[in-house]
Amino acid sequence: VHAEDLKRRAAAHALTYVTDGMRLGLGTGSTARHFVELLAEKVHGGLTVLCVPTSEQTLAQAVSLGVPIATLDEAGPLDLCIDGADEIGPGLALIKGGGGALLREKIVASAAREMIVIADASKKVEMLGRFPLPIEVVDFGVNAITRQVAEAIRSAGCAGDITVRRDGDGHPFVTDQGHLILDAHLGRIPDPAALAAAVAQVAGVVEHGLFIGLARRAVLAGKDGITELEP
Ligand code: DER
Repeated sequence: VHAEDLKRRAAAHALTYVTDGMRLGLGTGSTARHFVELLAEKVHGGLTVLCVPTSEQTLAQAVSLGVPIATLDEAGPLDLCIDGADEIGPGLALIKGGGGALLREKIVASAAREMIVIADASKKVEMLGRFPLPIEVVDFGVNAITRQVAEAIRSAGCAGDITVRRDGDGHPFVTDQGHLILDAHLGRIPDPAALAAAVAQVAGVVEHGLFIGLARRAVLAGKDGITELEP
């Protein structure tokens, strides 16, 4: 079964948690894109929802499909946030940010009563870290910030190269909020909470891609069907 089919199946299953009148956070990435497409079909069928996108990319998709949108301040507290993940580890700790939207994603997920992660089953791992950890930083003194981040990583018992994410034409990638992203290639993160705490303290770090204690449910689609995980 093709990965895109699995992503769409996970998205379709998550849609069963959406009820009329809900305020929703809409995630970013290829799996979330399937969710927004399927949600739009329900909206055209009469479903009433108000949605807060987690990126300009998702905003554009929602607008193009006629999904009602609002800013997070206009919407107020959200019922559900549905988003993808790069890795899903023990306790539903996540690595997110592969698509560069981790800051708005984490703000929106934190504003929702419940975050549901949708993914193909290959995202489930025994230990986080094979996927490089995205760290969003301001663009002032990036080399100095990177040195401090490396120190924080070591203090949390991890190690690995840190690269500045670049876009297609080799320029530093710039997020929707105008920041840069460092990717820490750690390989393994035995204690995600310790790493999150250490990295978050570095001056110039805006946010990191460890989502701990946010996801309340993961909907995974594998070749033999849907699996739901809870922390
Ligand atoms: O960048 C992100 O946080 C995305 O949600 C990412 O984690 C999942 O993207 P995918 O659904 O395209 O794999």
